[in-house]
Amino acid sequence: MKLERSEKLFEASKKLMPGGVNSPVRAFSSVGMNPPFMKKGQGAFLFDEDGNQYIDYVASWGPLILGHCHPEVVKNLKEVVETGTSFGAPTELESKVAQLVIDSIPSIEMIRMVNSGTEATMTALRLARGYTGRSKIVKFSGNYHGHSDALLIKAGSGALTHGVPSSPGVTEETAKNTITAQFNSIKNIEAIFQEAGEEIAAVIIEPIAGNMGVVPMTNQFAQRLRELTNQYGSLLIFDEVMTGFRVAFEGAQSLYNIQPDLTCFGKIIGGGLPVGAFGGRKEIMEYLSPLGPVYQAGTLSGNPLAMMAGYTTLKILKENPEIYKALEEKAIKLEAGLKEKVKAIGVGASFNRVGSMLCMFFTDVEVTDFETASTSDTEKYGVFFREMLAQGIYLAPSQFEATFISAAHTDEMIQQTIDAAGHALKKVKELD
Ligand code: KE4
Repeated sequence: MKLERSEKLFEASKKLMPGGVNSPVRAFSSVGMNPPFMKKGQGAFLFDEDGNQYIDYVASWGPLILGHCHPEVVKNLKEVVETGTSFGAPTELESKVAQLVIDSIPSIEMIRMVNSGTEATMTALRLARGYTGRSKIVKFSGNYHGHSDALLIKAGSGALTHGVPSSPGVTEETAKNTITAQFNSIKNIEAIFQEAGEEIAAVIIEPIAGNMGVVPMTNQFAQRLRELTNQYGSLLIFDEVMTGFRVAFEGAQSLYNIQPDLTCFGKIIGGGLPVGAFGGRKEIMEYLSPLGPVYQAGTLSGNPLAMMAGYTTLKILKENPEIYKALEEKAIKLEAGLKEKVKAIGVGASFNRVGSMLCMFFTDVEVTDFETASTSDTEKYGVFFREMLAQGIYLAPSQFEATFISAAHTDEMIQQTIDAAGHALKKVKELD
């Protein structure tokens, strides 16, 4: 596989942008090679600058559930761009997107559009603190909610509730108010609420984590979380930036039959353009400026292009619910095929899948939290990734991400992927 032009472009970009990229994971540092530079996406395919074609399972990290350049999305974007790209003034289109989300998700009575998942989670936390008058928040090991200071925190050594910054530039003072809990541990979250429940403004969680590989909450843990937050008057925030409109049209909350107080969105609701959003109960959302005292703003929030891409995508998903059945069937086929290859070749791997997001972990243990996810052999993942790329299969360049199936993937592509995995896993086996 030739990557000459990409190599040249990467040499140049590294002189212009830190690591040559605008988001760290794109630098491919955890898979031991330099990244191909992409030129075009079409349906389930990506095409790089050297003319290589790939079946794409990253889907821009989730947004492109309909595949690249869906004809209706492109057509509607072309039309709306002729009327202007941004006014900084209200438009009907924003209300149409808001109405569609509110009609679709019972826990959402009001919503605010922003420009990224980071903005959505950052603001949801500020709103929760403003609404409750409390300072502490709880997040979970292995969850990623974007890069705002209060969420770049990891568990402090030993102490139950004392967080420490996970990045320079985040202050100890900030870390003091973030408690990092153990994903899926009822015992741990009960102890945290026992100790600090009256101070906790909110708990934020990825209901189906997609940033330590794919790891769903257990039903018992989900129910206990809702009970504890109700009992102590803390808000429950579901970060559905990845799972919203992905694992089901009504999101992960519909699978757990839980109504969070606030939900964060991103990715799919922008249809490939920059959109984030957060929404929830009216009495909470009305604390937000200009109605209420909690400030938040955004120059390009709700801009016509992003709203049109998102609205077109959501409308197609809403009007064609069979898409989700097809996505699940293809994901089941891929998972089954990979499991067969793993067993036949004798490589240790475990799988988690919810709907059309799945992860193959190179570990022999069942992955239920950050600790078990961390037993994965990332060197093996690197070999697997490079061997798959060489065969035209574009997976996430990290063991701790999700594999996404789109409506554009065909059964033939899934079979091609399984066959390629057979060859790649033989190379992985050589590491044993
Ligand atoms: P953005 O600010 O990147 O739009 O969203 C942050 C975010 C929030 N919540 C969840 C559950 C997320 O998965 C993300 C972003 N996801 C990563 C991929 N795992 C984006 C890829 C990247 O960082 O380049």
